[in-house]
Amino acid sequence: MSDRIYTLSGYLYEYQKSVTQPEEFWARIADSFHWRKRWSKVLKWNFDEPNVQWFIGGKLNITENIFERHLFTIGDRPAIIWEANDPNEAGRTLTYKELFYEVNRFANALKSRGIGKGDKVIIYMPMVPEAAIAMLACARIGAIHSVVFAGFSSSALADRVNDCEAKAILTSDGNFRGSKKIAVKAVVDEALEKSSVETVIVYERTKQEVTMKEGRDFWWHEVIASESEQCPAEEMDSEDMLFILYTSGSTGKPKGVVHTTGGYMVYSQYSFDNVFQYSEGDVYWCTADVGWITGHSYIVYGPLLAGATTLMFEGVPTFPDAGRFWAVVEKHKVNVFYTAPTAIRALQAYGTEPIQKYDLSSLKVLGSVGEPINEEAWHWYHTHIGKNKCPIVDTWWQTETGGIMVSPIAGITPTKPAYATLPLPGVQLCIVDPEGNELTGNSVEGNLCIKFPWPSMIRTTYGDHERCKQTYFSTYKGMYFTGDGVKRDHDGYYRILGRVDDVINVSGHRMGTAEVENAINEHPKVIESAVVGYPHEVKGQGIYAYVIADLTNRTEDNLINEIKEMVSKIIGPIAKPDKIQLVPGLPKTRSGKIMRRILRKVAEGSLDNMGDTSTLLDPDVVTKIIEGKK
Ligand code: 7RM
Repeated sequence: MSDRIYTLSGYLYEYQKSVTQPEEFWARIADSFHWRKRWSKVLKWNFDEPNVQWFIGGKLNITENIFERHLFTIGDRPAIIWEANDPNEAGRTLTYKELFYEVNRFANALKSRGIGKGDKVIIYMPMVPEAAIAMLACARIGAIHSVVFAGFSSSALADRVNDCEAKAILTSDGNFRGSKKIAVKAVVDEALEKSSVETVIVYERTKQEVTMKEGRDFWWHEVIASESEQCPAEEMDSEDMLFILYTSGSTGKPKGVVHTTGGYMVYSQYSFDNVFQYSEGDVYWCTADVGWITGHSYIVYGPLLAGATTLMFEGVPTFPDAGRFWAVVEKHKVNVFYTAPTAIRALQAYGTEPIQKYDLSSLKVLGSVGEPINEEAWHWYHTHIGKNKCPIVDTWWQTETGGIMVSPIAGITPTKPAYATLPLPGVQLCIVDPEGNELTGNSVEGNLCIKFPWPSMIRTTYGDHERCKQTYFSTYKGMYFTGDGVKRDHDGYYRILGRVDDVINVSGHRMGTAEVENAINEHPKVIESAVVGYPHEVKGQGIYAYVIADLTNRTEDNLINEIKEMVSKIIGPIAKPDKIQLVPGLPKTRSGKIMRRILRKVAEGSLDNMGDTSTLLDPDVVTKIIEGKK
């Protein structure tokens, strides 16, 4: 709490200090945590390798900092409030003490199954408290978790299991999502035909029928039944891996972003405390899924380290109707509400009637994350949800940054619609032109880089350090490149403009265009494809696929549907193209590179001014693509 920023001048002071004396600054923050052994050096870094280490030599366990650090004072405070998918099903509340016991019990169960320090554990679960318990139990014993969003397909899951050589999978029988009951264990079974693990632990949620493989598969309630609620925390090094989280990039397969223990802990709590200005007794609700980084840092680790009450919601915004979010806010008297622009836009479409039924007066702070929030959605959120009295924190960050990087400090930093505003202390932004020259001063636009390390930054991409170096540290020498375009306005405020690489952002979910193309190309009738993003009213960006295909024995509609199903099966429903256009050819340069700029223009419907097409091998193909657009 002593690290809390209270005023704008306080922010400016802290920011200055974090830049001029970064080691002293972060040492002071880190000293409010419990270290079994204090670090000997705050920071060592080199962005060329890259090699970044924080709190070197420090020994700790992150769960001791959630539990033992403050059990005496906050043991009886609610840690997790769980709201079920169905409003008629009773929810659950776990106090810090209760959560602690559950984490220990499950940690012991993992140990009994031979899982320990350094082992990789995949968590493929619905939004139930056990998902958080699973993460914390891994952290307790030094196992490395990798949460995979339960909407991913069996082959996406198998890829991740194989890539990190997981020893176990923690899952559920099924998942309730709106009016649907979705099989989960069956997807795991399918994934395990293409990969293998020693142990699968299944949490019983839907009670649907599942097959259990003798000797490999166990029920959650059975494995914890005889376990003790005491489990000593494993002593971890500050730079020991805490988790791997797979995320899409501009090329090929998703990469496993690696976060380590000490730095991630310090930054996730520090950013949570300051950005949201959480105060004791507040109910905080982040609507993300634990399968994404937002769920890791701002449902589980940040809030729990801060001793906050974090609400976990199993359902969807529109079930049983479009007032569900607001019903939950009223029911639990939510004070801080953190969601994604895509959800705001989706609810905006239902008008204000679903809101009016509910008392939203408990709300104090609103947050936004995942993609640029357009001005219209910002104003709607501010007026109709915040009733013009709640500051909005538009938080820019990435899986790789581990925590919020650019954001207002709630109620302290003056906001501007669609602006993430200013960097948090410790975050040294840099805008560069395409050649890598820093653009100084205000009123500039370019690519967003970060020129100094921060504690929760990516350490490596699992199993492939070279890829980490190439993706983030090679485009611009000596800097971390975010992949985002940005503008710094006349006030020095930052506005994120979106990705400048081949990553698209669909409803706040990152998709690599190459990843979708690979899935499309699996269809036997597909010869070649090119995928781009296009502006989509609700999703932010939609997926537009141009496909060259052999139509023998197929009608157009047939083939298009088959391709959509293919992608859904290979990656998951979130990657299903919104539009597929069958084309006779793709606009390629003489060297064979697809000119995506042209495809993006056609997809967004701006058909005049295609720019220079003279370098194309066959400029006619552009005319044919435009003519074929429906
Ligand atoms: C937290 C998260 C990262 C990408 C990032 C941006 C985009 C995220 C904002 C945003 C504009 C924001 N991690 N992004 N937050 N763009 N304003 N407030 O989403 O790894 O899944 O995605 O998301 O393009 O590079 S992520």
